[in-house]
Formats: sequence, C-alpha cells, structure tokens
Amino acid sequence: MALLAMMTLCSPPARPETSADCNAINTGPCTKQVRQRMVTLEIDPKPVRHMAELTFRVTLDPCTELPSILLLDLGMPGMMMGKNQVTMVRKNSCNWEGKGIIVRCMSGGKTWRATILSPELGNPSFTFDVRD
Ligand SMILES: [Cu+2]
Repeated sequence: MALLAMMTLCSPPARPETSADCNAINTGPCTKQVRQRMVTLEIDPKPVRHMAELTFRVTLDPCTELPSILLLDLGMPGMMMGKNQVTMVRKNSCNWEGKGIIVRCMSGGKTWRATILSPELGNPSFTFDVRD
C-alpha cells in the first residue's frame, strides 16, 4: 500500500507546463529574462547525471540589491519529491555557486526543475531532462 502511494506520487505528469525548457543545460548554460534581469543557470559537469556531485552556478544581470546567499530548489514537476535545496553563495558580484545532487526518481522520470527561491527575482525556474 505504501509502495503504491509512492509510485502514484511519482508518476510523470502530462501537463504542458512541466515540459523541459532548458535541455540546453546538458551542453551549456540556460538563460531567461525575468523581471528585467537576465537569469542564467549552468550545471557542471555536463551532461547532467543523477547521483553525481553537481556544481550549480547562477549568474544575474543586473545583480544589484541581491543577497549573498540564494537557495536553489531541486524538484520534479508535479511530484512530491524529498526536499532538495542547494545553498548558493555569492562568488563575485554577479555569480552564485553551490554543490548538490540530483537523486534518481523511482518512477524512472528524468525531468527536473531548478527553482531559484527568491521573491525579488520572481522565483525563476529551469526545467530539464537529466541524462542517465
Ligand atoms: Cu520523481
């Protein structure tokens, strides 16, 4: 019964807003404009794989009036996954960096969403398919 519940929670959703908008992350950075700022996410090493230590880097332009630490939430669209947040520390004026791991989902789904938890930034998110 518990296993059935877990598998139900982890079933891949079909809603269009859950589709990947940042599969370029496997070869280079993803950039989007949110509230007059260019927000760039890059993950190394590439391609992005499960269960490996990953370095997440966020670049903001402009980067005025922002905190020294940003939290990056890692989740799967439409699923209740365990809390997984990367603490990103400001490395220089416009770059934040932190390390984290993307776990393997029991459902076999590989679509993950990285959301910068920042109301002043508009909580921008990037959705991408993890390789293997
Ligand atoms: Cu999942």
